[in-house]
Amino acid sequence: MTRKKLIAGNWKMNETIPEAVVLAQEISNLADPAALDAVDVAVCPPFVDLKPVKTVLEFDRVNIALGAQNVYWEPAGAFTGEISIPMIKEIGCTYCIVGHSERRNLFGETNEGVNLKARALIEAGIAPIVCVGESLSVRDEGVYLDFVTSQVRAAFAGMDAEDAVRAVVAYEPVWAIGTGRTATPEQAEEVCAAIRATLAELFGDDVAQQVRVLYGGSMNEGNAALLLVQPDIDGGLIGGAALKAVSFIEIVKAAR
Ligand code: 3PY
Repeated sequence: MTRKKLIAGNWKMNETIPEAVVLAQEISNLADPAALDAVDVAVCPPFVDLKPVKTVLEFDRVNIALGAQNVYWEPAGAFTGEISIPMIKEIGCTYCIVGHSERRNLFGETNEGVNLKARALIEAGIAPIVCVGESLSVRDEGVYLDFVTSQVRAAFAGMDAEDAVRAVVAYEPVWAIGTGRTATPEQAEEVCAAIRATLAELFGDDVAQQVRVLYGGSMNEGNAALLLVQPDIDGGLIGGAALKAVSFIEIVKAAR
């Protein structure tokens, strides 16, 4: 089965509102409508930038979706500092990243929390981009496939096939995040294929063949093409290169 590729930019904690508007405008200006038909493209700015970025994309009628970088699973209430799913839905988010390794490692996000967020997002009609990936020590110990597939099992726990098919998984080896070091296409493909095999085991081959598995971790315009031709890599979650409109759009072109 051919899966439409997805290129999603994770802007992390970058860009004030005026800066975000400029970046969104630059991406919109450079985007070729034919490429945007062939590839799903999303930008995931910080919460405060979501609305202004949405306004730019809507004004330009450009086919680029919006995603948040995190969310809380309860719909409302006394959760100081959190943002709810109805809030990001009202702004127009199609996607929401969950379980990025920076959230797991710096903010104590657990497999259980990732699961609650992913399930609540699916119920609300927003596709979670569930991030999984091993540290360098886990890779060096040689147990990275077990580690990553157990993160996948935990994230998808309690879902049925109908839920699972609406999720996206991003394999982001922690040793390749913000380090400039990228997994080789073979390393990335090995883990993405294992993720798909786990989804097949949990939900059947039909579901596994529909779920998009992205690679993330220092993907850029120089290495994207070789990663994106791998059979089990269905796109990219882009960090630093998503902050440069030219680089981001080159990656989108490489995904066609
Ligand atoms: C990176 O490329 O550094 C990322 O973390 C993408 O999410």
